Amino acid sequence: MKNCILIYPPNSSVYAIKHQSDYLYYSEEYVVVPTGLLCLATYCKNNGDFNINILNLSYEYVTYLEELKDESRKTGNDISFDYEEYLRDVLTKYCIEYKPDLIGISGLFDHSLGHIRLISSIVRQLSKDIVVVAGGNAVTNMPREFLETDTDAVTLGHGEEPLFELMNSSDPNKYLSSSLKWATKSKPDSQHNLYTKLNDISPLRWDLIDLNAYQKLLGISKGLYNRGKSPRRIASLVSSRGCPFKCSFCAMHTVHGRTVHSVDVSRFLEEVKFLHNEYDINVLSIEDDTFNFNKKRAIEILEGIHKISNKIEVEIPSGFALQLMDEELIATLKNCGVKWQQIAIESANKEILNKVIHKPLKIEKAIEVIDLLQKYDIYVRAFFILGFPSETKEQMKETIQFMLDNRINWNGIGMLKPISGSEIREVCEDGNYIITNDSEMSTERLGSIKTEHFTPEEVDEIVYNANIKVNFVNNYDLFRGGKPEKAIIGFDNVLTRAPEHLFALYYKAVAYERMNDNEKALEYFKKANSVMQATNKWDKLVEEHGLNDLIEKGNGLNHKVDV
Ligand code: B12
Ligand code: SF4
Repeated sequence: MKNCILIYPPNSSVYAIKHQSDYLYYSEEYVVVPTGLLCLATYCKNNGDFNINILNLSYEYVTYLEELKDESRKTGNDISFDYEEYLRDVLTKYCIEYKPDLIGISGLFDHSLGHIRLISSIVRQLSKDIVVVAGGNAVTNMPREFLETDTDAVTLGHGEEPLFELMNSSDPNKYLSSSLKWATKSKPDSQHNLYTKLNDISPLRWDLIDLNAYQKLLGISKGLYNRGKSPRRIASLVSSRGCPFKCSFCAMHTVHGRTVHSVDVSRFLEEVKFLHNEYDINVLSIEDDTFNFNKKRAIEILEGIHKISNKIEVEIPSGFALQLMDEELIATLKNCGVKWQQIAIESANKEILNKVIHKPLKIEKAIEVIDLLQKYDIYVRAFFILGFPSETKEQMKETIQFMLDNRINWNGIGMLKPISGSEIREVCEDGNYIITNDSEMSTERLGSIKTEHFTPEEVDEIVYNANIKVNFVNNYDLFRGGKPEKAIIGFDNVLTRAPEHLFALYYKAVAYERMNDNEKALEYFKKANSVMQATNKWDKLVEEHGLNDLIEKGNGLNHKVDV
């Protein structure tokens, strides 16, 4: 087979795209570099003479949304669109232009099932001859469900070798029906594939995507961090695969395994240099699962990047193994241009953290890391998960209290999602806890399990209220010793996604007030006030948290407060 299209579906679920009427404004769509597909294409092209095109729908779809928004701004008309029609148009265009023999689709998330169902069915209608295959984390963990779509075959684990063999075969159907590297409808059992020679696919074939065109939109999706440097030109890279830890909510190991395999530091740095020189990249996002599994290597990489150019800002969004962090590493982060750091704490309750999540972390160590990050003036965004199967409301309260007691600039609070392939999914299945088993709902911000301790609705409410309490009403940067200008970073991130979030508008005004910028403060009090006048959905929370001065200040009266 000669011609192949590799497709990365939008990150949002089909459900989210179709059902959220205000989705276009509250868009959480991420434009991403389709790293996995670039790895596949690089391996195949390095080993054979194939034409491979990448259709990154996360980019194409957001571009399309932006065009619709522009049109709506100009005409004043509401936006309406039919996602399936949009998809059919894009796929038809690609099939006419590239005449694929093979289409490979990425299924990283449980909700990718909906996308793959739709894409494979449209491709089937366009042509009976195109071979359609899929791979990725969710495909690995739910192969049978993915085989029920119009795909011909799926692969478990890493796709480099299976895809190459398929493309190289003279008779793809015969190959698929006999190869252990692929599962098909008539042969649903197959082996797990692991590819470890990462040096052989470094550097990636960046010419297969339009990284320059992505830049405008990569900025939109990363609202929180889209500050400080202008213009930001981002690329993401993975320097290692695999993680030795066993967090019960995580499914990463089912593809990448628990042994860490990595690219040589020198090769990795060559690729960074290439991205900096050829694409003018000044923000590098390293998306390893445990970048600091080897501290010496992590420091070598950070210092190496800094040597290539001290203008490159490094971001490590997947975070670090906190238990392995120390002052030397944090000082290196600071020296090498890291401005913010995400850290995954998950729970402040020992029982949940160690016995349920199996995270080998002491909560005292998490506090030490937070304090060190603050010492080096690195913005701290900490992640927590509430609603584990045996967790009580008291234990959840302990975690919320931890957020209030510590110097965290922003808290990301989620509810447990028992994703396929994770240990906690099995616990939930065994305990009959799962009440929403629809993969389309797997990334909706809604609880999906019910236990003797809580209902999903109760967890939703606890998470929602905790967010208001810790990130707004008791924001660390506004009220607990931090810096008001840092509070604005978090509020802006919320406002990128939800421009009419009353608490973000109000507290952004308070932040300006504390910075003695009365003009800006008044502007945001006014915005908050007009949201308050337009809807009553915030009334209860406004009353509960005593935002009594809102109307007065929003009308420009007495808006200066004593600090
Ligand atoms: C970066 C990342 C993201 C990025 C973007 C992904 C990207 N750039 O492609 C963003 C920010 C969008 C993201 C978001 C989320 N993520 Co994420 N993410 C990752 C992460 C850390 C790295 C992905 C990556 O680039 N890997 C490196 C490449 C080389 O591996 P790969 O993509 O898996 O590709 C290989 C194979 O899977 C396979 N393969 C992949 N596609 C295809 C296609 C074909 C045709 C074939 C043959 C093979 C194949 O071959 C590839 C090469 O070997 C992974 C963890 C991990 N290490 O994979 C989690 C991971 C994919 N994410 C996960 C989750 C849960 C999420 C979120 C739901 C988190 C949340 N609660 O919000 C959201 C979902 C998105 C949304 N709409 O809300 C889970 C998915 C598990 C699941 N069953 O759902 C993972 C596995 C982590 C985990 N905790 O277990 N994520
Ligand atoms: S440290 Fe991260 S990648 Fe490793 S098991 Fe835990 S959640 Fe998964």
